[in-house]
Amino acid sequence: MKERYDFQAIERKWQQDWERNEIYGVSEVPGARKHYVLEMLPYPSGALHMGHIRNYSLGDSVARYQRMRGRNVLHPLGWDAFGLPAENAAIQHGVPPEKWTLENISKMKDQCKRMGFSYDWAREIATCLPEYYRWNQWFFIQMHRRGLAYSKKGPVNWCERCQTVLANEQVVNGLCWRCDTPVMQKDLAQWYLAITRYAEELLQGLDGLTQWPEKVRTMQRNWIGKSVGAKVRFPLEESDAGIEVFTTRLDTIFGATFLVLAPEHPLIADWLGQAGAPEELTLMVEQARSQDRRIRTDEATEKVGAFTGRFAQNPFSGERVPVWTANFVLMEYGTGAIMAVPAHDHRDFEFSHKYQLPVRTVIVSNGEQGLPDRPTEAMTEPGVLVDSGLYSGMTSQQAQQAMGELAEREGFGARTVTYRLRDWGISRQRYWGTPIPIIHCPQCGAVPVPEEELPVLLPKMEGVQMGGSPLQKVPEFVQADCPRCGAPARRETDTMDTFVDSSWYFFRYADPRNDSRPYGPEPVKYWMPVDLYIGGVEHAVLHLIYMRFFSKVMRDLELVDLEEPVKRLFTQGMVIKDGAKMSKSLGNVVSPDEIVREFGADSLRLFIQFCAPPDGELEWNDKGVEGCSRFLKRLWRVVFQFHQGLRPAQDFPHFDQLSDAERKVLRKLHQTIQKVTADLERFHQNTAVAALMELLNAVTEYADQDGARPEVLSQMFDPMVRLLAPFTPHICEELWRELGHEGSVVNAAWPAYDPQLAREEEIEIVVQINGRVRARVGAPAEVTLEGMKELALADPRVQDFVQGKDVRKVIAVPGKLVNIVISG
Ligand code: ANZ
Ligand code: ZN
Repeated sequence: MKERYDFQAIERKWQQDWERNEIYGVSEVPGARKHYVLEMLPYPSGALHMGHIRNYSLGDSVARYQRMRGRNVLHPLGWDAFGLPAENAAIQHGVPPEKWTLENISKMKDQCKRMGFSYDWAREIATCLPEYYRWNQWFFIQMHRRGLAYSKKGPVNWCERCQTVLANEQVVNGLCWRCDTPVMQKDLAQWYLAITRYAEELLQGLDGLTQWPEKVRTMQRNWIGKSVGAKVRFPLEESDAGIEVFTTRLDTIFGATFLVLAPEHPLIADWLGQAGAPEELTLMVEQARSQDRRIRTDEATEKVGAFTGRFAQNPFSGERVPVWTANFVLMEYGTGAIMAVPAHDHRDFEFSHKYQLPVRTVIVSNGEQGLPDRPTEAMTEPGVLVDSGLYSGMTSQQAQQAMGELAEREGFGARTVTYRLRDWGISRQRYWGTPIPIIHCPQCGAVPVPEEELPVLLPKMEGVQMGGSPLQKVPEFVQADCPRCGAPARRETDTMDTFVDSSWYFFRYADPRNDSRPYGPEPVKYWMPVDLYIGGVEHAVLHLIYMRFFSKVMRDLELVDLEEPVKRLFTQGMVIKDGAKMSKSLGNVVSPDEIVREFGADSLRLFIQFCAPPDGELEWNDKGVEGCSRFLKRLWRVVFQFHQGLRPAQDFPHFDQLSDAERKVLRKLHQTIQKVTADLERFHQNTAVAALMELLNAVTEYADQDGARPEVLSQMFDPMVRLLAPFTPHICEELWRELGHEGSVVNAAWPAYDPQLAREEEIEIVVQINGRVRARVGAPAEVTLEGMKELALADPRVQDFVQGKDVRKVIAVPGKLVNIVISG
């Protein structure tokens, strides 16, 4: 054994050894308990950043721990390899996107290896390769067949900077999720996946995801946005048409004093097209339509509207109500039309105040007498109905039921459920993605490419130009024959949203080289569901909802027998520096490569897990890495000092033959095993590492004593190295071999603790008062002098003596005696 801890040599040596021996390769072993640890697959931008290192270090320690516990562990990594940055690099520097991407993958894979992550590289996938994306196309065709993939023209979110359409989930506060450009609306024909058909199931399923963070479940619940209400038709005067409104408060319908249509409502367009449409209305509608959506949907934005000149009739009261249009009503939600009840809805109240529209109270709080003369704000709580014909006196709930039944009987309305969730628009007008396998035929319409012709290969492009769909400029790609009638036709040139790629990749890891289907049933049955999934919370309503949707579709395609794909989800915190998220644009990035060069991968892995709770923010600090590197050096030194006298199989002295110091360190060891095990189960890597640091202190303290016995130390080092191996695998592998083991520490068994030994040993302390023995109290063997005094004074017998007296002095003799001097 070398005296110096040469981390560079050690890390290189074991990385090569692990790779040569394919030590992280796994296969399905019948009967063995599996454990699937997954980290969100990275986008190959060119370099791993500290966020990746944190994510993967956390996952790796769990994967290694589970493996040492005897689980058959699947721990794969792949690349989310399609997407805009590759295309932008091509536009800016003329590098072909494929070349750029594959080179980046190779660089980042190298970085992963230098970190010593235990991935089974034989299962690596890259979503930009035809062997992968052909299955995106295959899924699309299966969904198309079932009406789950369809095309529709309509308003879509458009990012001018990215020159592409965005799904609703990709518009964050009105901005493009990728580049923060304000998103505009554009009318385009788009391909959609019918995620809304699964809205209820996706919502219900959340209840069962008890091992997901509550915040993610709440975000998904809100995103799905279930709302139980009713649709009611108000007939229009002098017309056969009617206005259908959606309301969650049917009970307030006698208080509806006007209707409001979204400016995009088809009736508005009709009316504006007719002669004599009021100028004012035209202007208002144009303005509202061009208003930034973020502003329009903001509660604080001023409500602007105009009277349409039309009237409708309330089907319950028969009352004549004016029809307005206003910016705060959205076409995409409900029916795009509302009945306004100013007395009981804040927005309607504000609007009626501005335009002097009547306010009529129809709900009062339980037990309240009389009506408020002129309400100063909306009363939005349910209560008891007043001024509501034969419904007066009913509770809101009773009225909703009775009114809903009547509307259904009479055929002018129905109780309904509405969701905020929209179908997932997946068309992207970009090059570097999966081609949508559709051929547009002038006769047959949109015809799917026959399965046996998959993949529709993405043509190689050297340079990509901005503006328009790049694939439109490749005639060999665009020209195609209709698969149905053979006529000359045009191939779809949109590509798929890259979130399609990541919606099912973790199924593919189970059977990554299958070339006749996306995956075989047996491997998936063995490995799925994912036992632990680790990634950022920013995917809560993007990837994490799409992948649940895909799993449900796969179940309905009878490919899998599985409801939810991920059992336990862990969202790790961000890495920040100088108070801000580490990012290139802020110039506060610390490169993992530099840290690895200077301190080694083990020090970096240790630091990143030790320095903050995994779900909290991690403030980068150079001193911390240095500290972790010092810890590893100390570990090395103490093993070096004694390793020659050690043999792994050496008999451990009988407990009775141990000295106090030896018992103490042994107890510490068993307590640490207990703690580290529990912490890893709870995903508290930081406290696990802290406990290991304490253990090393205790062991060093013992080792430094005269008469420290090698046979005792040998029994300390062995489990200590195993406990540390998930965190710092390289140094542990080296020490493990130095301790005389043949096989790899990667496959060593996780140490078990002895509850007897882990228990604090009790000692008896004699308590004297003014020199006479008055009591004996039990105390933990580790007790401090202060602790002894506290325990003595708290004893009831002692209290009896001390009561009302003046305690002048308390003297403690370590581990033995406390003497209390009282007077009076
Ligand atoms: C009458 C009413 C009375 C309403 C009342 C509320 C309170 P959630 O719960 O979010 O689903 N609404 C319906 N469609 C709308 C649209 N396209 N744009 C803007 N607002 C719309 O909200 C449903 C309520 O939001 C509906 O119930 C409707 O106002 C409004 F005391 O109808 B309510
Ligand atoms: Zn953008």
